[in-house]
Parts: sequence; structure tokens; C-alpha cells
Amino acid sequence: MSGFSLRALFAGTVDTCMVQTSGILELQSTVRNPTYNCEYTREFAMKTLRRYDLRERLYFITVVTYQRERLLLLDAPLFHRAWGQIEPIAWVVMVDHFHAILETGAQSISQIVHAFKVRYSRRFRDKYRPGRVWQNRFWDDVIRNQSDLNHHIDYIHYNPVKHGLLNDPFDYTHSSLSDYYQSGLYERDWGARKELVFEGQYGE
Ligand code: NI
Repeated sequence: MSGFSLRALFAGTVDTCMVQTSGILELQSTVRNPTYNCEYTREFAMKTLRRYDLRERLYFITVVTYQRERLLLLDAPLFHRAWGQIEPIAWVVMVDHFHAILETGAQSISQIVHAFKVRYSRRFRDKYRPGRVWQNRFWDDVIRNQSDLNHHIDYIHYNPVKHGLLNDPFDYTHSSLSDYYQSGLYERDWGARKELVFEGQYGE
């Protein structure tokens, strides 16, 4: 992980109570939280996120390998190297697809994903085999607001459970969940107590 820091995304310290609504700890500024009996001082997400144009600049994406070949964990670090200067805000790599949230700037989401695919494919072919690595198309969805962002981050971190690999999302190492946990943004038992159901489409 190079440039991106969760502290930048979740900056702006406030004295308040935090409650856990989905997975990401969110602010409820006027509500005391009996569960946590809180006298919390914590990093708060929404202030800093207002700097982003959430309607146009953060994207959830799903990218699938060619013919769903199960190749993405052959070289797990390659996923990060192939982004270049881009640092996914949240990510999960499964064997035949990945989900991520990206911030776009000068480049469009299509340009960013295309550049990633080209870098990844080149290195993969050098190391393993010739031929295609990725499906041509990918799924993208604009992040509309803070709660939509949290929802999609949760979706990403819960994905290994959704796909039936395990029951506790914290047992899966190929995602950004541990980074979020270390930043205090998840409770350790999140996602393992009961099945979570996410409405909507995600390009699975
Ligand atoms: Ni998935």
C-alpha cells in the first residue's frame, strides 16, 4: 500500500458517539450509544469525504478474468503493483474477479481500469502464460453519497463470505478489511454473527 491512507479518507476528529450501523462505524452526533457506552473520540468519515465529488469521482468496480479462469491469486502482489499511482480505497481479490472502489481524477474510470488491465496482463503473460487475462467489459457504479460508499465498502469486505469461501470475513487476507479494522472502522465480529444480505447489483 503506497500513497493512499485511511486516515486521509476518515480524517477530522470529533468528540461524539459512534454507532455501528452497517460495518463501517458511522457518526450519530446527537445520539448516545448505549451499546458502546460511548465517550468516544474517533476519526469521522463524512467531513473529509465531502472534498470528493461523490457523484462523479468514486466508483465501485467489478472486473472478471477471461472465461472466469481462476488465476488472480497466483501472484497476489501483482494486483497492487498493476495500479501504478492509483490506490484503491477498498478492494477484495477473489480467484476469478475482484471488486474495488477507486477515485478518479484526470482520468476516467475506463482509462484507469484499462491501464490496470494492460499492466497486469503484460506482467502475468511474462511470468505464466500467453493469452488473455481479463474479460473486455467491467462493471462500474458511481458512489452517490457517504452511506452508499459505506455500503459498497461493506459489500467488498463481505464478499469472501458471500461467495461461500468462509464464514468470518476476517479470515480472508486478500482484501482491505484488515486495514480498515486497524483504523478502528470495524468491530472484530462484524460479518460473522449473521448472514448479511446486500440489495442491488454488483456485476458478480
Ligand atoms: Ni464477488
